[in-house]
Amino acid sequence: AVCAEAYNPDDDEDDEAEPRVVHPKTDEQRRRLQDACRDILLFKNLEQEQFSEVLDAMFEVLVKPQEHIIDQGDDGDNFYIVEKGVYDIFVQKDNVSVCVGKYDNKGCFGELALMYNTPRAATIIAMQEGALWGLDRATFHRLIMKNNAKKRRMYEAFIECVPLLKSLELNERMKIVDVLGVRVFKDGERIIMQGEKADCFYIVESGEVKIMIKSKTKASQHNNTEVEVARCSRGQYFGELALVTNKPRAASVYSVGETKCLVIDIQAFERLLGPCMDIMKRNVSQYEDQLVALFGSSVDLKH
Ligand code: 1OR
Repeated sequence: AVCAEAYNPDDDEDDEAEPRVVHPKTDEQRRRLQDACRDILLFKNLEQEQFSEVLDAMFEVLVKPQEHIIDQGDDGDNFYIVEKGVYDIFVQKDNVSVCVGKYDNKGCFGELALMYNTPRAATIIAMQEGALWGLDRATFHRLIMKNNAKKRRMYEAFIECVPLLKSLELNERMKIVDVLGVRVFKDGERIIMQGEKADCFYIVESGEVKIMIKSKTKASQHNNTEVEVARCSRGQYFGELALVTNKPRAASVYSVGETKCLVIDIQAFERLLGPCMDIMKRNVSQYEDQLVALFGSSVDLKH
């Protein structure tokens, strides 16, 4: 059936025929919306004009505790960005609904059914009163999918040669490209802070980062100095440890010169990088060896 075909934005020639969706907003609403969109990876490399069309088309959705925003198995209508509130993610496993994660006052969801023309892959329930911004399916297709086609062309070759992702199938790697965002960091800028809650994973596209640890075990304790433990450059990754261990960031990471990183959020990381978990775990035991060599113990990682 035609409707089962994957959407190909390059086939789209009746662009002009699609009416542009505009939901008028007050200045105050627009400000809140812009704030909520700041860290949305899917919007990161939209052209200015496309981005303001997205903002125009978004509409505010106020939700009550226990409200189902999305039910697994339904057709996809909207994409959502979290402005406020906590939302639990449930997935059916052997007929039981299991909570597999949550959005805590940030993030976005509902892109999968729109991108791949599939039924909703999870149920999303508001845990408290909250506010979301919705984007309709037609606008999502017209703007985000077009941009994703461009992203695939730009990053296909690079993603192919990231060692960590070698064990994935081509289409699994392309799904990573679909959801990643690109961020540029200035010389010396802190990308990750030790002790913070983790929500992203990074792959270096260009430049270099240094990984610094504040030791809890050394004399450096009282002057709080950081010790460099590693560097990462093109094709290497960082920020996975806290996502794998479910603990706060074990180190800080700084840009050395200007650095460009591909960024993947924690939900996409868990959904798409499962097959790479063994490689990452193997590398974690190397970190522990390095820490023993540096500090005489690896207790830093275990906290
Ligand atoms: P959607 O359009 O399918 C449900 O509607 C949304 O939940 C989905 O898009 C994602 O945006 C979001 N697996 C699938 N979808 C997820 C997941 C997820 N997490 C969030 N969504 N997993 C959990 C990863 C933390 C994998 C579970 C096996």
